[in-house]
Amino acid sequence: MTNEKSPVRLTAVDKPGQPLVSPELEELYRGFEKEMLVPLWIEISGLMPQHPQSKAQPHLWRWNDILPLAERSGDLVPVGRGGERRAIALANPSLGGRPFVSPTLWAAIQYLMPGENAPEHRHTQHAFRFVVEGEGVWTVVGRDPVPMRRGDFLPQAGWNWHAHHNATESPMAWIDGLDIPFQYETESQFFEFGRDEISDAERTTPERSRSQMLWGHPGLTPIGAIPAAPGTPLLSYRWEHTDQALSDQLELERLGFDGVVEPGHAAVRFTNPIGGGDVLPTIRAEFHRIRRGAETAPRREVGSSVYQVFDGSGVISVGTEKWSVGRGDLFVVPSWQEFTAKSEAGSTDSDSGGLDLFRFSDAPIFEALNLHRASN
Ligand code: GTQ
Ligand code: FE2
Repeated sequence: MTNEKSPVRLTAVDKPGQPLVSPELEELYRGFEKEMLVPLWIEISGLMPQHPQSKAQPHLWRWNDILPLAERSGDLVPVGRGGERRAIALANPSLGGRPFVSPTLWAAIQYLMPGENAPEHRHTQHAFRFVVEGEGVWTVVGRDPVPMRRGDFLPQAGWNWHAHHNATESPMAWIDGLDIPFQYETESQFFEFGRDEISDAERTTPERSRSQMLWGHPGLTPIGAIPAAPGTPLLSYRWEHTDQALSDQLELERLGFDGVVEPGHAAVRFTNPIGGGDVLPTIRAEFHRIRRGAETAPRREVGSSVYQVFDGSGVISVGTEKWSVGRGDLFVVPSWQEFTAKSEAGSTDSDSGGLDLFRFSDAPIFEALNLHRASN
């Protein structure tokens, strides 16, 4: 007999490490159920595994399959106050249909039609945009219009006001990364609506944001400027700089000098110009370039990552999964699952001749708490 009303359900089992099954033990368990108690000896292997056992699974979303759905949403779904954004989230198949790509991270494709405005709001969730193709949208962060173009990375720390504005004649898609699941699970979110319409001045389309003019010069910190929020004051990291940094690393390797992560593999992290730490308190972002024919060493890491293939093609393996990937494809690497990437000729040729991968992860959370580990 069980306690019908208790959500606690305990079953005595005849297994090593478990107490001998007896009517008295059953009675004890009914007592636990009634008093809302759960003994450690029943739950320990699930609660305290020897290493992370992610509830998420590796999964791949193909750009060619999801982009047409975003385009269709552009026809059918208006963007405005209430829904706020035409953003379509990647849902990890083993997270119960929730819009969570991993237990901590949100990844979405966002789509804005010509002339459209996504209204101003702010939230505690930390966010970024990354552009795999197209241009013409200005994201207005704290009233500073920031242009978005292919390869640009645009972080935006929590509680900044932001709106998006498509000033051109063509639609544009990009990806968003946020810590929505983390803040949902830890119950730490706040949200506020801003103005329904941004001003004409904010609809201007400057070549560079004010943030880039102030903070976007390598190694040069403006003496008069006081950054307001946590997270980087630099609101856009331009593709020309990222591209140059990666090609320079590979060029140095070719000349016989140090600098690459491992043979044939150049990588950079997007960092805060103040202090050099991660761009956002909960999200790390990186760019990787793997020379054609090279392969990364297998690696596992605490916390989850999402990658988008920016250019080129190759073969990715995550845990027991293996995929051939091309431009725009997105995949998730759950905590402590082994990851390798191999750069190979395929359906998409790249400007760099290799495999270019944009990556974001929740590593800053674990590093801050002394829980981060990585292994080869
Ligand atoms: O663009 O402000 O994908 O607030 C999810 C929540 C995008 C945004 C998302 C958001 C935004
Ligand atoms: Fe937002």
